[in-house]
Amino acid sequence: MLRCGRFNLSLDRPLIMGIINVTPDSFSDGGRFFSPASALAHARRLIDEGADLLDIGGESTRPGAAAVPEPEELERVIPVLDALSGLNVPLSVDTRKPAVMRAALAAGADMINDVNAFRSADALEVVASSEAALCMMHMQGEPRTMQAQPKYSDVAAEVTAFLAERAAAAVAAGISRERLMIDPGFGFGKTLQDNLALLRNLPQLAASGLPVLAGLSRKSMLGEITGRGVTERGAASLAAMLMALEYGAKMIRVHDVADARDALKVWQAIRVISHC
Ligand code: HH2
Repeated sequence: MLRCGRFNLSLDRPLIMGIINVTPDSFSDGGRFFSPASALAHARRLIDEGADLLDIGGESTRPGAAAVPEPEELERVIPVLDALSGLNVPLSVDTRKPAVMRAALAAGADMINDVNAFRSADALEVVASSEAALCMMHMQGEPRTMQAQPKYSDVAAEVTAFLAERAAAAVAAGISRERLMIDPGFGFGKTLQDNLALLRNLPQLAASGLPVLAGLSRKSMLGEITGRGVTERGAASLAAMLMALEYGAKMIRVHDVADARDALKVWQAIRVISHC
């Protein structure tokens, strides 16, 4: 079970997190949902398609992305959150900024998803006083430069140790473990070989006892393997997603919810997990 703001989410079956990028420059859908109206329409569509929760982001973290000033990020995210908060769907906000976290929580966010694992000063304190869930992701470096020269001696061990340390920091800040998710951060300061090693070692991460979120949808590692451009990685995304589920992921972060839902149903039927 994950305690997630207004919701207690059962993890008996894996959950689908649908991505809403309110950005002009996200790596696969930048500009498509930049206006609040198009973001809302997209959110409704993802809910109809079977998203269990939505992740709203106002800053691209693609390699090389420029940072977004705080007022701008607030302007992108908060109106969308306001408009969606009446729906009975858990809402996550994807941000690295404590001020955006604070405003998002005040506007009703149920989860904060931080690719920086709440390492900014005050980030843990801001979230501690809420009931929201936290997704803590591993990233080596920062988006502008992270793909320049990723370096690990044992990527799986280092990512596992980092996330254990961040979980301990959250607990020390007064946040219960039932509110925590961890994410190895596919593509965030990692080579293709690092990403594949992390995926193969996902069972080791899942063994930590905290639910694992896997974000593989349309990522460049899939382009490197298949030679496909970003809009043609649907099949590759599903293949990677199914391996992540098989290796213990409890939540998957995807752009294409309808396809992910079908793939998950088939996986569940084979695994004989009920409540499709
Ligand atoms: N990936 C992206 C953004 N946020 N959060 C988590 N927890 N895990 C991920 O793998 C992850 C994430 C990148 O994908 P996207 O949001 O589509 O792109 P962009 O950062 O360019 O907006």
